[in-house]
Amino acid sequence: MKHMKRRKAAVGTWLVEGVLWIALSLLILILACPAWATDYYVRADGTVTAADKGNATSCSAASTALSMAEFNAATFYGGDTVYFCSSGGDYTSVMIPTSNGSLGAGGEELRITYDGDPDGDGTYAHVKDISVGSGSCVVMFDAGNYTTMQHFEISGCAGEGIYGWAKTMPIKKFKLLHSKIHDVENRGIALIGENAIVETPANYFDETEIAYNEIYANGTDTADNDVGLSRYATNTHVHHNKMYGTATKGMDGVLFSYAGGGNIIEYNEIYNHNKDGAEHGEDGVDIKYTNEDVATPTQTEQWQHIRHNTIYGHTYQTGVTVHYGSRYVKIYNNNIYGNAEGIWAHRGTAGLVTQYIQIYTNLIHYNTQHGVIINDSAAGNIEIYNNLISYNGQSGTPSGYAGFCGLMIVAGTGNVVKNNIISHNYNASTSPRKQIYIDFAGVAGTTLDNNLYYHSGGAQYWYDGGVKSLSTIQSVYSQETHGSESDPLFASSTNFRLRLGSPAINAGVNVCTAEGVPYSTCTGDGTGTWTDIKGSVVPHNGKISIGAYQFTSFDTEQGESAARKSWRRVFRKF
Ligand SMILES: [Ca+2]
Ligand SMILES: [Ca+2]
Repeated sequence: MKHMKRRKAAVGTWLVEGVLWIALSLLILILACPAWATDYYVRADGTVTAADKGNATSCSAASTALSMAEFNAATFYGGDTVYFCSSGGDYTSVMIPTSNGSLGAGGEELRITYDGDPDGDGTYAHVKDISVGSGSCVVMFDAGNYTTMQHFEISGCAGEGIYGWAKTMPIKKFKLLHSKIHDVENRGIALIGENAIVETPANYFDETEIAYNEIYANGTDTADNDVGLSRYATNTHVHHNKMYGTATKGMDGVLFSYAGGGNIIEYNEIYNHNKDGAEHGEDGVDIKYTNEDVATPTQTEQWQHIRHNTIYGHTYQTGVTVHYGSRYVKIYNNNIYGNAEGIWAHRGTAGLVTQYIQIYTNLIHYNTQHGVIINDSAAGNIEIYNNLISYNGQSGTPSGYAGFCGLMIVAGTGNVVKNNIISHNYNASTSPRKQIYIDFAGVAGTTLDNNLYYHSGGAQYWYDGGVKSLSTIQSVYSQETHGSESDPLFASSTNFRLRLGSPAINAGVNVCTAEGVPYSTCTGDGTGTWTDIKGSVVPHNGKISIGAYQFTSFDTEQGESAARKSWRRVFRKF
């Protein structure tokens, strides 16, 4: 018996130790690996509660899915995917994701994914018609680190489509992908940091990615937009989206307002933000109150990059506007056409100045007022290199200050304009055929050189109070010393590639003036390479063309006669 007892006691101890060991192991596992990647399901009519979220296992019935309210009450962890089903109907209550993903021990992202198309049929979970609270359809308040929203449709919200507010904690690496946001009252998606304007921001959206979305017909007043990079949004990457307005809806495409640095807007199609015509017509990209004076701790650089976008049809305002004391903006390799103004840099505000803007290798054409305009107390340091500024200024009053033209500079100091083709602006053959309008502060504040001008009726130059000839600008003002006037020989009036024999070919000067200026690949004075509007490397065989199109051997063939092409092909065989 004693032996038995001892044995029982031993077994008992073993059991207790075993249970403890198992419990401890589980605890270690749970602590070390909170990311049991689990799938959960939400339906508009779901009946599973947050406490029982493990029962939210499919789209097949209301009883196997959370409702939106229970989703809002539940916590998820990195690795989880929450599927939003369409089978329970549309979602007419606000979505408030409160969870955060995390970083793993090895620094890997453990993301939470909210996916609105679990069956992959292209019909997305539709969150719509919200008018309670802020009226926003999706509210991300102090949450959303390492989360992804994809395949949602969001519309009819009385506030924002997605209202993001990093008020008391930073929100890092939120992604919005492959979704549609449209017909909301205010902003399509707003990224806001802090509680107010502060000197040293610590809380803001950092490294947000907004990509492959269609965001359109949003906004009802001038603060509204499709994508709003508000207080201190930093290192945001907005790419491959379509953002557009309709005849009755649509304010700005992308609006910067007190944004942080390092934001990149690229490969987007941004067009027709023309709400109610002249009354509210707005801009493609509008940069306000955005400068280096308030830097975020995480910003990769102070510059904003607006590049590789197609921006058109803002018939009442501007393709890209930089104003209200915004600084450090690079605008390059964009196709900007059919707006009222192509690019507009203007006013400062309350101690902040509009300054340090680089505009290069853009196609700026068929904008009805100015191709590029710098006025209204812009402080300057605006560098304009290798753009094509053609066929602008074709409507409105063609006289005096209001006379439209290719390039107007009437403000600022330290502006430099080189290697541009400025041609065919004000397309009528009658006067004034002003290609440039440089006056007032712009005369002393602007260096002009090595630009190529042309108009079929004879180019005109408004310079220092009146129309001057190019030779007068050269001899009296010592400007445009290497400038010239000659037909640039475009392939056509809509295809601005250079034809063989164009005076722009190999006539450019190197504008890499310092490391990273203006091209990130400039490694020092006159060194480095960059790409033209079509992606060709510049310099090409050591040569630089004027304008946005580098002339290459491909273009040589384009410009050749059929006979010469066939000869070249014959010789290639040897
Ligand atoms: Ca679906
Ligand atoms: Ca605007």
